[in-house]
Amino acid sequence: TTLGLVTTSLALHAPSQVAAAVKRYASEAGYQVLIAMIDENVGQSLQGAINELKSQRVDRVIINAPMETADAERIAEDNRDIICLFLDVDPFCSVFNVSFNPADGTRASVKYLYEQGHRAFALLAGPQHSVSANLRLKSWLEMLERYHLQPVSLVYGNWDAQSGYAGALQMLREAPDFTALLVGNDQMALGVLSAFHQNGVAVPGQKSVIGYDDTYESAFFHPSLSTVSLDLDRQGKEAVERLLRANESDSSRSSSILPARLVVRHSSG
Ligand code: IPT
Repeated sequence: TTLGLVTTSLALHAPSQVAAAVKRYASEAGYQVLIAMIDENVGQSLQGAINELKSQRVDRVIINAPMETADAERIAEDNRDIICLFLDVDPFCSVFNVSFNPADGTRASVKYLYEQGHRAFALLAGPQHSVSANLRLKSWLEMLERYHLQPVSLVYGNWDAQSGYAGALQMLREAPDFTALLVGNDQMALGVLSAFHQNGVAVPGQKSVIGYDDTYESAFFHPSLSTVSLDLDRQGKEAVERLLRANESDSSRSSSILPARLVVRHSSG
């Protein structure tokens, strides 16, 4: 009657929304949720968190921390006494997972901007330790390549607004000629809009910006943010459903890949 959730910082948008959804759908199914929060940079702490949950008789655990395929496979292998479901892994890896397609929304963003006439793209990616951030970046680059383009600037942030602000200032200093900026998430895009505003850079007049996540606030940024929408409530719901349906046999563990969709608002043109 108790599910475990191991998650990275609940100060970040996606983990907090997913935790809320997991809690809600678990409770509808009559389950409690024990949450263990870990620092995503410390690989060691994940096994520690799982052990803690096990000691409280939890035998099904949702893991929402960025994990390379090999690490996720090892965690699943080392913990065969429980069922682990992963939320932040490469969707095509072999572990039990519910994750988002990293390619559909990213490709749609590049295509949309290209068709608006943009040729000078800058990329503000999420942190290099994040699988999802890397997959989004890879997909932007592949799509640009199809148009025979390379980014004029590539900077990494750490998902938060401060890093987006700093990243935008760095780009304005080092390679100011881009007209389109793809950002790894909306919290960083908020920082970007602030940095552009303070430097008199008009959005979308001088630079178009597209974020990623579609947070509840994104429609109220100024200008309202074009972004890629993730249905995090659905991710939490499917994770709970699939975890509760799973049993010891591997065949009962069916993974799923959820779509990500471009939402065009006023920050791009
Ligand atoms: C990912 C979000 O896009 C990003 O904004 C940040 O919250 C990150 O999670 C935290 O790990 S979405 C997730 C499904 C990888």
